[in-house]
Parts: sequence; C-alpha cells; structure tokens
Amino acid sequence: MDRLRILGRTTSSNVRKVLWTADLCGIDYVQEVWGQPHRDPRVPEFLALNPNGTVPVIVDGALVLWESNAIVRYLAESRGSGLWPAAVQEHAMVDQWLTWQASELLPSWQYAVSALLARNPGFDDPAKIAASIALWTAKMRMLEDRLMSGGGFAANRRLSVADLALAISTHRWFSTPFAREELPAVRDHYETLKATPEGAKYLSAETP
Ligand SMILES: N[C@@H](CCC(=O)N[C@@H](CS)C(=O)NCC(=O)O)C(=O)O
Repeated sequence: MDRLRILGRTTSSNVRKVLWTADLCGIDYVQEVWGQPHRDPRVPEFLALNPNGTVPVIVDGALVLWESNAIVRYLAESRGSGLWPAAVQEHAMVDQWLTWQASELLPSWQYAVSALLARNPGFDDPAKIAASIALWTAKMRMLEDRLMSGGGFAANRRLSVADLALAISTHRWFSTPFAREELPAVRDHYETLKATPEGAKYLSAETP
C-alpha cells in the first residue's frame, strides 16, 4: 500500500493535530504542504479531494478524508494505537471532548485570536474582543474542571487524541496576548505534553 499522504501546512493548528497523531501512531507518511500562503487549496485538483478547500486532508489508499478531528479518530483507530480506546464507552468519552474542542472551544476564541494574535484587519471591536475572551475563559474553566477531576487527562484518565486536540487549542490560549486567568490543571496538561518530543514540535512558538 502507498504511504499515507497528509495534505496541509504545519502552520495550521488543524494540520498539527493530524501530524502529531500520525507521529504518535508511528505512521510512515508523506506531507504535502498545501494551504495559504504556500499552495492555494482552492484549485480544482485540491477541491476534488476536499470541496471545502481547507486543510488538512489525508489520502490513505482509496480513502480520502477531511475534517481534522475525523482524521485523528480514523488514524488512531485504524492504526490500533492506544490513543483511541477500543471500549465503546471509553471512546465515546474521547469523542465527546474531541467534538467539544471543535464545536464549542474553537468558536469561543476565534474573534479574540483574530484580533489579538493574528491581528487580522476588521477584528478591532473592543466589545466583541471582550465577549470572545469571556466565552473562551468560561470554556477553559470547563476544561480545567475536567482535567482536575480526570487525573490530568480529557478522558478515561489516560492519553487520547482528545488531549492532543485540546493541547493544540490551549497553545492558542497561551500564545494570545491578554490577561488570561490562571488555570493550573490546564497549564500542567499543556506543559506535560509540551515536554514530549512531539509536543515540543507541535506546540512551538513558531506555530501559534
Ligand atoms: N473544520 C476544519 C477546518 C479546516 C480549516 O479551516 N483549515 C484552515 C487552516 S486551520 C484552512 O485550510 N485555511 C485555508 C488555507 O490554509 O489556505 C478542520 O478541522 O479540518
């Protein structure tokens, strides 16, 4: 079988989740650097793989897959790594936190990160920045509670793909310049993962 293809630039947080998972699963993959400003994904060749025109995308034999959290689930499950537990109730918990990362946590920080970190034009409304920070902080407090009651992990008291996705989001929390609340369990979770070789690579200052 051909090597797994991972299409996406490492500067994308959604791509980093996938690369980190693939590394921990010991997968022999080839990365193709798609995404602005490197290679515009909104071209027919790429849109044929992902009609959203976004990265990441993987190609694994006949399977073409997009949506970063679907990809990390697939890689962890298909490679039999412990990052996706076999027991249904255990993987349901991992799935809950993965889904929460994408559907609740990520939207909460988008305005604040666009304004304060990316400094994108048009994101300069103080009221919207404050609202985004308030919502983001509320979500991060939920993560703090979960990590405190969960032995320092998102689910099942052990490492899973949910921890990787959450740490990538936490990286935004620490990279964005604002007076953030101190959340000790969140900091421990982040620093513990960042102290691993893969964590050091994917939670680095060059990739906020
Ligand atoms: N929900 C999608 C979001 C994908 C997405 O928005 N990717 C961004 C990078 S993080 C992208 O492709 N931006 C356009 C570009 O890089 O050219 C996922 O989780 O995979």
